[in-house]
Amino acid sequence: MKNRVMLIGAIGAGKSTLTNSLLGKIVPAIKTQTLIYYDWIVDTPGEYTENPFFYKNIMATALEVTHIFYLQDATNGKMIFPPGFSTGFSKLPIGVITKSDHKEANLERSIKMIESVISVGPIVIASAVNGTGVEHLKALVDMDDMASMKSYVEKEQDENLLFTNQLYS
Ligand SMILES: Nc1nc2c(ncn2[C@@H]2O[C@H](COP(=O)(O)OP(=O)(O)OP(=O)(O)O)[C@@H](O)[C@H]2O)c(=O)[nH]1
Ligand SMILES: [Mg+2]
Repeated sequence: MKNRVMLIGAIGAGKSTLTNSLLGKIVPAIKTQTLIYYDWIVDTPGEYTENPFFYKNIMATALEVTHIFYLQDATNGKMIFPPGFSTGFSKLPIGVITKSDHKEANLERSIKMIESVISVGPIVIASAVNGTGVEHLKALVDMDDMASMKSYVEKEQDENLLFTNQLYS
């Protein structure tokens, strides 16, 4: 895979656990202290998203990737991304709702939050525990433009895969 994705989101949102699922690793995630580069994934510490002091690190790392996953924990009602955050990056945005398997998951609330972050792009409802959405995420990172991602979402007809366009709604 020539494309590469950076994962950002709050502390404990599930970035490293999802990274392991995407890479087919079955080890439990441990707290991320620094940027971690894998073959086609860059995992970041949640502090980089939560603390504006670190935005410069996210900005610099974004230069090295083609896609950005914006993660929202479905069990967490707190939104830590500033609205429209993805418009600051000229990279293909993908919203990811994590922990959809959890009994306290609130998908409707999470979708609304992530829509305000990415404005335009696919949203994948995912779980690293039961594998929901993982194949969609891999497929999307393989695509080179928004139009391809949009037609993929339309073609798949999966309730765990949406396309949001807040600019024209
Ligand atoms: N139920 C459920 N729990 C999950 C899922 N993904 C992650 N978790 C749990 O959420 C906690 C945090 O997961 P991490 O992957 O370490 O989160 P992170 O975003 O990498 O956190 P930082 O590295 O601190 O930024 C762990 O206890 C995971 O087991 C999921 O899909 N479902
Ligand atoms: Mg981590």
